[in-house]
Amino acid sequence: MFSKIKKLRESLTKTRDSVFGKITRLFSGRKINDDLLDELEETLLRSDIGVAATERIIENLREHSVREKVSEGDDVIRLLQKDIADILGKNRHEFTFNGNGPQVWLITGVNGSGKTTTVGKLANHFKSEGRKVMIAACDTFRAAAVEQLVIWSERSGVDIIRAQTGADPAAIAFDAVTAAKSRGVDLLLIDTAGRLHTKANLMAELEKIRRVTEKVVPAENILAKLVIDGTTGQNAVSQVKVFMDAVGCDGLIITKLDGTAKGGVIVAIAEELSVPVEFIGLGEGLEDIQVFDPADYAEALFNA
Ligand SMILES: Nc1nc2c(ncn2[C@@H]2O[C@H](COP(=O)(O)OP(=O)(O)OP(=O)(O)O)[C@@H](O)[C@H]2O)c(=O)[nH]1
Ligand SMILES: [Mg+2]
Repeated sequence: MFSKIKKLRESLTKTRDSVFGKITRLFSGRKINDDLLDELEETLLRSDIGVAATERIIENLREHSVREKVSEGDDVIRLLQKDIADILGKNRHEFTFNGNGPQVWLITGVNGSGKTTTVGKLANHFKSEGRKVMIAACDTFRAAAVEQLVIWSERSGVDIIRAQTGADPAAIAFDAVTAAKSRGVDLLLIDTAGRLHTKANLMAELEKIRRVTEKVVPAENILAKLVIDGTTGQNAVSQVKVFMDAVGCDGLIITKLDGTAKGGVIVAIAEELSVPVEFIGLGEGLEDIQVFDPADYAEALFNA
């Protein structure tokens, strides 16, 4: 547990240094007043947490500071941290395997967001929890995509269903889900293409993959997980909306939060959308993924 929090704090260093650490310094040793709240509002607006979350936070702070007679800067930081944790946790839901055949996760997202890497990391994560995991290489658009996923299947030690480049992704998905069912797999992770000739093609293909898998397992077992590159900042919110409308989205995985100053974007996503962040990517290695924990994340935004 300790190393998980340490890793998270290390990963969020740039985000902390550029935004949340500044806030801590802003408040340190000062009394709360309107000028200070204005300064805070400005700082938050310049971060990636978005206008809606900023307004909510400032309003909450004004209210709390009066009601709870909080006037010292350090106490305000604690309130702020709790507000952020509450926003981050508001869409949370518990994930469980329903035991009714394999769960199928369509791993979607724009090109380069980290889908293939995430499939590898998730395979390792669930395998280490004792689950039987299988992965399917349904990105047949990009030449090296299948080979890349084969390497991840070797690293994580899970079975892979693959076909040649150019094969029909939905046909591979059908084979994979059929195999997953007959082999008693708990979780089938389907890696999909991030780019096709047109966006409409891409969405149609994802829909087709979903339709064929529904022939093998109950519809409620098929979940679409969207991978978002955390370094895109505020654009992430509109990207999620596009995917939600087109193919649905049951959960988010935000990648590349290591080494970016834009880690505040998760607050914007949580405030403005109703879909939960489930995992975060903190590097390129097999172990560099964590179940998203709102309280730990809020803590790590402020504390090194
Ligand atoms: N630092 C860091 N890099 C990451 C993370 N996740 C993925 N990457 C890197 O991002 C790049 C793209 O990752 P891929 O997994 O190939 O992305 P993709 O979405 O499958 O890309 P396409 O298949 O081309 O659409 C690779 O260089 C990964 O190593 C992360 O959490 N942190
Ligand atoms: Mg890929």
